[in-house]
Amino acid sequence: MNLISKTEYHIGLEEKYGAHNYHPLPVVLSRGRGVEVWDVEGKSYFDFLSGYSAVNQGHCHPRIISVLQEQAAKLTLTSRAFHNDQLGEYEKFMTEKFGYEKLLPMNTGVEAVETAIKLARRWGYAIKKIRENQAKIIVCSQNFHGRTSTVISFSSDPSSYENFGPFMPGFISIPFNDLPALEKALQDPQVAAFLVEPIQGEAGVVVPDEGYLAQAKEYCTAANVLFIGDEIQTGLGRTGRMLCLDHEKVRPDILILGKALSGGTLPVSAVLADDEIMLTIKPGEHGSTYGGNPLACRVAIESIRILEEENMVENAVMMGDLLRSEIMALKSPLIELVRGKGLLNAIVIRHSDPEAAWKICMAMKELGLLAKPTHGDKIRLAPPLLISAQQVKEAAGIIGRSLAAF
Ligand code: IF1
Repeated sequence: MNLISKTEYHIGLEEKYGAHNYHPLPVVLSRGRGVEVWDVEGKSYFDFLSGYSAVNQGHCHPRIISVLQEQAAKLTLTSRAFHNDQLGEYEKFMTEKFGYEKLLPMNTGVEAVETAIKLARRWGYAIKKIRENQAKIIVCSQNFHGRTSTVISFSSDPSSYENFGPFMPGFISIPFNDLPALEKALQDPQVAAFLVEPIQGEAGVVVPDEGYLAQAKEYCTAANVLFIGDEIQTGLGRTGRMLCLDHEKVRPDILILGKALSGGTLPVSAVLADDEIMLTIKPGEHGSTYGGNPLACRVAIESIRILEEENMVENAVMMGDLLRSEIMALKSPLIELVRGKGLLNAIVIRHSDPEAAWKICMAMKELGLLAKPTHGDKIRLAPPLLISAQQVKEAAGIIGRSLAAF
């Protein structure tokens, strides 16, 4: 029997028994702590993807694991058929923290996006008096808000929507970072909301012009249209503020959180809004089995507390500046540009080989850094927010050597 490595063994199992809905790097992870993860061969890596920004607090943060274990041994799920002693405390903590009157708890990010869409439509009919089933929501091209059938209905990425039709109507797509296009689209009296990522993550960390978000919010307010901020990826310290919208002092009418809300331990998402919007959904009209479970509530409170008590938001500003300057200092001809805010960054690779970004990621893997290309030529660089200057410098060295070797 030919001996295969542990890595090949685990990949083989996924190949044979698992759906092929991803194309992962050929590495099999078995342990994580802080910025580092270890594979089944015992090799360590800097994780520069952070679970797509769900592990902002670092892998297996001891404080999160400890409240997880404690609550898991007490009560994990009651369903919303009954109350539990964690949900109200969590709702109070979050609404005070983010400045809203109400919170609706969900699980995955896309469930929270779907919830926000339903709330905006309900508000459109109940408050703005849009004719029933005529409500429209403005979205931006190159968006990524999740993968349910409704949400891919307004995706502009064929790999997200092709051959998954028929699609949900009621969405108007405009270019991101284009105020005249937004102003024009807002003239339609049947528009209930504008749904936007403050920075487009999957599109390759596309940062809008300074002032775009603030002006967009003003236009929405003037048109009596709800501004929905999808902070699932950009929120919770990732861009150097608790919310990315804080950079422009924009308060979305509906705020969507997910990913790092649980520090990468279990799916926790949330929708925050004031009563006028939130109370348009009556008892029994929306929900989910796990939404608001006591385990998620405990973990979420601790995950938010850690970001603040361990100064991870401020660290994201400093380490983001350091990372971008270290990468610029490499002066690699392969780097077309570096862009991002805080620790949500991407490098755009300039090379004739369409596989260049992938090959560079494979080289970085060999040298102990994990990152993955997005949309071909961009490599997202988003480590956990507790990364140290020493680790940033070491990571930049790995990136430099990988580029040089290409
Ligand atoms: C994949 C990246 C993509 C998100 C924003 C909602 C959701 C996401 C802004 C949905 C999820 C994940 C999904 C994952 C890859 C990753 C991702 F940008 F973060 F890298 F795809 F764009 N809004 N993003 O980023 O949240 O339901 O997944 O909890 O689907 O491949 P979810």
